[in-house]
Amino acid sequence: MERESNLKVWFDRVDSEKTGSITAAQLKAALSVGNLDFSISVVQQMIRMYDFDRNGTMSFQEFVELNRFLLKVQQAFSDAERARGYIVPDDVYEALVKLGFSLDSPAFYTVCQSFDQKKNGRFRLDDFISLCIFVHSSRNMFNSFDTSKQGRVTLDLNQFIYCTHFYGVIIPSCRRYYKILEINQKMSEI
Ligand SMILES: [Ca+2]
Repeated sequence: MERESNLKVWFDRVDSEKTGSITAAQLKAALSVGNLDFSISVVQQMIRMYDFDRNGTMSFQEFVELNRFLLKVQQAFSDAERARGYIVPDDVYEALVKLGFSLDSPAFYTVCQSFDQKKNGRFRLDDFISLCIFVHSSRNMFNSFDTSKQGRVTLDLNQFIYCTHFYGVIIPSCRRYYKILEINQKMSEI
């Protein structure tokens, strides 16, 4: 309870215009004060994960849920980090398993490559959070299509475009697939 009241103080400070909700720009600025540097698209994705009323901003209750997710991710990072300030891909893999995400090698290395911002095999907390947000959001979207809970989905072209466009903003390889798809589509129209 005390933690929630501390959160409320923090939330109210970020909600500088006292609207009762915070925007992606406000959240991004507030996180950067704590040395967490995220692109605006990752912060937008963060908001989207818990934007229960779909209004594009974050109410306090939505923020409490996001914070719960971030604390879990942060804990998994701290357990693996061992005072280095970063984790390496093997640690990322173990931390993801702890968080309930078990990826096969091609998926894991593709995601690692996309979120290794400095391309040095070292993931800082903000890299790891961005990666977890992508994996978590992908699972949510997958589950929304996997209505029979078979662990497999069939997408038509429109659904595929929707998925790749939705995530193309935060994962460059998806954007490439989208471009390829667009080119193929144009070629088939000729
Ligand atoms: Ca909202």
